[in-house]
Amino acid sequence: MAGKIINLKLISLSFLILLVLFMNACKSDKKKPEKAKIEIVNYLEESKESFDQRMEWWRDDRFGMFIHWGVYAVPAGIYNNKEVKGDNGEWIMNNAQIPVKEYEKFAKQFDPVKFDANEWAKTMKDAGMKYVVITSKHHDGFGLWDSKVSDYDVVDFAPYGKDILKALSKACKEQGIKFGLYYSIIDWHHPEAQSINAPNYNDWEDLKANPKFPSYLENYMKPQLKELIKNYDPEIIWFDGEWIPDFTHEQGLELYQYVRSLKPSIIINNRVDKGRSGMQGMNKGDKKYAGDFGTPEQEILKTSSTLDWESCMTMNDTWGYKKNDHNWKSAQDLLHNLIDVTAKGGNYLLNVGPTAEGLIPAPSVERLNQIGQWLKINSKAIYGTEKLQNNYKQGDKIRFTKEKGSPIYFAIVMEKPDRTIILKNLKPKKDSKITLLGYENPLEWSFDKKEGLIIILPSKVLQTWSKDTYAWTFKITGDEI
Ligand code: FHN
Repeated sequence: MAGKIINLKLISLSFLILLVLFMNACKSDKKKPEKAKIEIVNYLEESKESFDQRMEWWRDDRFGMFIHWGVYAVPAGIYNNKEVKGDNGEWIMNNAQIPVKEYEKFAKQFDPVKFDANEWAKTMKDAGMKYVVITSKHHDGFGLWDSKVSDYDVVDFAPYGKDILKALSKACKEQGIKFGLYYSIIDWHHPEAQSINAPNYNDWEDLKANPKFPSYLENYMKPQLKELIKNYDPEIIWFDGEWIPDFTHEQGLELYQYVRSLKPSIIINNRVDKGRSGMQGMNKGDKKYAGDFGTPEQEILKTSSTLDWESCMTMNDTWGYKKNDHNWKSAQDLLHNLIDVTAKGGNYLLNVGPTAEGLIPAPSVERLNQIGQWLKINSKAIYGTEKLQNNYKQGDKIRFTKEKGSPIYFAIVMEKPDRTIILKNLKPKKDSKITLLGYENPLEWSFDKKEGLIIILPSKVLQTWSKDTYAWTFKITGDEI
């Protein structure tokens, strides 16, 4: 009997406790606002501090791979057995005025069975490239991923049937290469974006725009971008094709906000808006445009800039694969470009155009390997550097860079030097060691107010300069004069 009473007491006590807990929960529920507040961030008004933080890795990394790959690799510059005019293989749909249904036949043949994402990522890494930007969709509208917004992609439309961006983003992440996506605003395949003069797709004369473009922007482009960002988590969105009259400055501002709102830390080029000033690629000065960096195309800025910029460039004359383009720049010229761009405070995005089978052309791989060999010894003069305050160069063949936030300077000499090198703008610290990267022993030097810094090279070092020596880097701790 006594046990029963104790049990009853226990039950009523537990009930009381539960009641009190429930009432408290109700009270604290009442305290909560009806709806959670949504913070609207204006990404166009970012502070300098936050911008610098977001851009930090990109500024340090300096060197990336651009990949133009898609259906155009199938015709590879040839249509109806004729070489199509124009440098750019990826423009064949426009340049040969190929109707959509005809062009789709090439998509039906896109089967890159030799594509090996790990091999590509390794090629980037061996070249010393730190990031990649691949065409998720070029002007022809064909997607390299499994889009749910459209069937015109490599999974649903082409015999290959596998998601290329999925494989490549994974391989790049595994190798520590940052992953970026190119996305064309122009779309020659989409009826709401296509020029009304198709198959003359780039004919926008008299501003004959496609009146349905806003619908394509809202219902196709934005959902595709959302998919790309959610599924592949890119660090960069690299827009292109912003010149068409349908696309407005206001849409550009809004598009920038949209992409940043999907991933606030993402970096977006200036082709998200209408600011680009021709191929020179930096923004016009007439108003404030959206975009985080300028995009000189096939050019390098004439002088250094405090603005962020990236020069994109082909190794031959085409972006997308063309089987008869053999006009390759030398590895030496490409490397000198990287050095020049770095000294001027920019980044270098060097393009490859893989074949329809999925191979990066051998001449590209060769050149990339040669650049990579040089970077293995000289990387400190490129990554994590900043441009000098005063002179980024001395004459045509010497460029300077500086380790970020430190008194370590690099003089990169791009031709065989004489026994002495005289540098006019650097004063070494007393007793400091001056070295040649890749050569252990410190070099002899002297400093003279009138002459400058004189570095003396032992003849046994000079003799090691061969036809494959593209540049020497001298490391100097000191100050700029
Ligand atoms: O028309 C494109 C071209 O095909 C290529 O993609 C380059 C790369 O910057 N951009 C365009 C022209 O500005």
